[in-house]
Amino acid sequence: MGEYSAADEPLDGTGMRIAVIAARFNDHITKPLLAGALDTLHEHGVTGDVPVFWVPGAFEIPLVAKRLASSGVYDAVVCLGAVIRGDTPHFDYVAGECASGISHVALSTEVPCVFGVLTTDDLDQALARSGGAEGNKGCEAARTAIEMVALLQRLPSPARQGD
Ligand code: INI
Repeated sequence: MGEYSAADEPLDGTGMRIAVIAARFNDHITKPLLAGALDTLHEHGVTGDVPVFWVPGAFEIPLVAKRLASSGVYDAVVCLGAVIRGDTPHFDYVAGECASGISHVALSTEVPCVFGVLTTDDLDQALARSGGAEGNKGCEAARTAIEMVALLQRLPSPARQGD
């Protein structure tokens, strides 16, 4: 295998076990993200129950992602939220901790945790990316999850400690 990209093959989520986390904060945005993610997972062959775990806000996503990713039950976790800058300094803390927390969970568990969290300057930008003119970030996150699971299935397993 000289070169491999899961994106060169049809996305096939058959048999994949994928969980979704969605933040209630700004749920007029996260509900369409969730609908897009679930539709996309089903369209690409992820069958049966896709569990959805709601959390209060984006800041809470990493802890739940860690529990799900380290359970051994899921091949990937799709994380959905909407952090809107508005005029609160809270934005940088919430968005930054959410992003770095999700990344940390993926790296430490080796389970793809997809960042489907909108971080926008205003509500219009969030609306545009949750099913409006700029598409739906939830669909994109679902596709990324399937692609990453397929890619990881092709990669060598990590060496055991001491080898
Ligand atoms: N949570 C969000 O998901 N989006 C936001 O825009 C947001 N803002 O702006 O404050 C937000 N705050 C709540 C935060 O995620 C936590 O739920 C809260 O701080 C309790 O830990």
